This record gives sequence, C-alpha cells and structure tokens, in this order.
Amino acid sequence: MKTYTKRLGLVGLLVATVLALASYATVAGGSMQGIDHSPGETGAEEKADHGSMDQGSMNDGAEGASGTVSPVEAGVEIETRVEPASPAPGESTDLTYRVSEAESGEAISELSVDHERQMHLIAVSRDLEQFQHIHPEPGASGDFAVTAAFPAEGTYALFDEFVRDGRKVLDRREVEVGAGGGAASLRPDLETKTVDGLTVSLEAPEEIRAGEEAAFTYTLEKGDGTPADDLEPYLGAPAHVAIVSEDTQEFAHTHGEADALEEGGSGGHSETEAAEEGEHADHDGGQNFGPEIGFHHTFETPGLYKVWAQLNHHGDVTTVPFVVEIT
Ligand SMILES: [Cu+2]
Repeated sequence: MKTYTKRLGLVGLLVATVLALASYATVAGGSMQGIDHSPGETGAEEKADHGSMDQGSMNDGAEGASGTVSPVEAGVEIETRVEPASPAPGESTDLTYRVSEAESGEAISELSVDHERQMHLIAVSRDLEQFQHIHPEPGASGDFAVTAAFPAEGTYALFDEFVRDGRKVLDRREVEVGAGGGAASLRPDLETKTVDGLTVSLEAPEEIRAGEEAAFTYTLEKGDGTPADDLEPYLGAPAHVAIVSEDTQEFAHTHGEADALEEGGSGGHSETEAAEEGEHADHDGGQNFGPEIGFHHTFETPGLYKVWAQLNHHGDVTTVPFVVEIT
C-alpha cells in the first residue's frame, strides 16, 4: 500500500499519492506485460518449477535448526515499493523488495535458491478469497521485483519468504487494493473439490490440537474417477501447501510428501526422504506423485485456517482450498 512504508508521514503520503498518480498513468499507457495469473501461478512456464515454502509461520520454531525467523532476527532490513501505491482491482502492479544488511545497510542482491527461486511471495486477500503465489526476481538494480494484479478490492497480506544464512525469513505487509478492507469469516470445509478436472479430497484428523503435529492426506482423482497418480513436481515438491489464519496474521508454507504418511509419523520428514520413498517414475522417466500426497503441520494457535494446496497436473498448477479448525 505504501511507498517505503516506514518513511511515510503526512507529507510522505502526499508525495506517494503524486507518485502513484504518475505511475498509474505510466502503467495505464504502457505495456501490461507480466501480469500474474491468479489464483496461483499457472501455466507452462511454471511447470518445471519447484517452489518451496517451508514452515513459515512466524511463531513456528518447531522445524528445528531451520525454523522461520523475522527480518529483524535475520539481521536484514526489507523495504518494499508498490506501484501504483493504491492499485485498483485488476491493475498491473509492480512489487519491489529491497533487502539489505541491517547493520551495514549494504544491499543483498542475491539470495540462496530455495525451491527453485530466490524469493517466494504469497498474497492473500484479507477475506481469504484471493490467493496467489508469485516470485519476485532479482534485477539489475539489486532489488527483487514482480508484477502482479490483485483481482478484487480489499486489503491483501503479502507473505514474502527467502532463505538467509540457512534460515527462512518471513516478511508480512499489506497492500490496499481499491478501498481495501475485508475480513474472512471461515467455516470448516473438508468437502471434496474438483478444480481443473482434478478431484481433491483432504483427510484431516478428527480433532486437530494446537501445538501438536497433525498429519493430512490429499487424495487425487482424475475426471473419469480413476486415481490420479501422474502428478508432477511443482517447484520441486509433490505439493505446495500454504496455510493462513482467519485473521491473516499467521502464515505457514509447507510441502507435500510423496506418499501419505502414517498419522503421528515423525516430524522433520524431509522432502528428499519423502521423494525417495514415494516417488514413482512415469514412462518418460520423470517423477510422478499421487494419488495420495501427505503433509504435516503443527498449528500453534487455535482457530480456523485456510489451507491451499498447489498441485501440478500435466503442467497446470491447480490451487485447491480447504478450511480446518484447530482446537
Ligand atoms: Cu514460490
């Protein structure tokens, strides 16, 4: 929503408004290239891509040595720029992240590649109806940038993740689209869904308790009712799973495991291990997954959470939401 958020005072707001109007004009008159698909990243260009989002909740240190940390804990500073500063629904919007060393102020223009990308950005509207998973890319200026479009009016939470010194850094901020606003009112939803010809059901424990690791299993069927066992990796994992609390304050990004695992299976099951156990080669020798894909997660706080799975079926990335209740 803001141009270099921290520095905005009243004067800054005026300046930002003028800048926004200026860039609005530029965008309106310029090319619209680079608009992201929504929901999710779909299409062939993402097909071979493998994304990673590890446990990303701010309060989750349970994943061991590589738990998620805040930018402050990681010793980095993140400045964002959103142009136009207050985009209209559907308007092409440039999102820029500048990462620097907190101490020296030195720009960090290269990050380690994690799940095939240096930076992962998940944007959800506050009502949790809109979801997209996009990737700011490093540019000549040393910033990371991506062009997005937010399809509906509302306030959007932007969860930006990257790895620094072996730890996942998570940055959360908001952008107002149109007049902003919106709030989710979730109810538990484990209903089987068919999206893009893929029928997905989610098996969850009857009771999921905060602070206890829970095991989940997606079961996948093709349009003709036969098991879908031909899923391909999406950004290097059998599935990407993004989890956001009803108030959008809590966020986690985790990954599917190749086969459903026993309930109570050990945590810290790495994707690599899972892939070794559960993958099967297709006739082309590629890696295939399904019809069951599991994941584990420890929810720290009771409440309702929306859980999006992203699955790669024949090069199309399918995004399927469910809602779980944590007691
Ligand atoms: Cu990603």
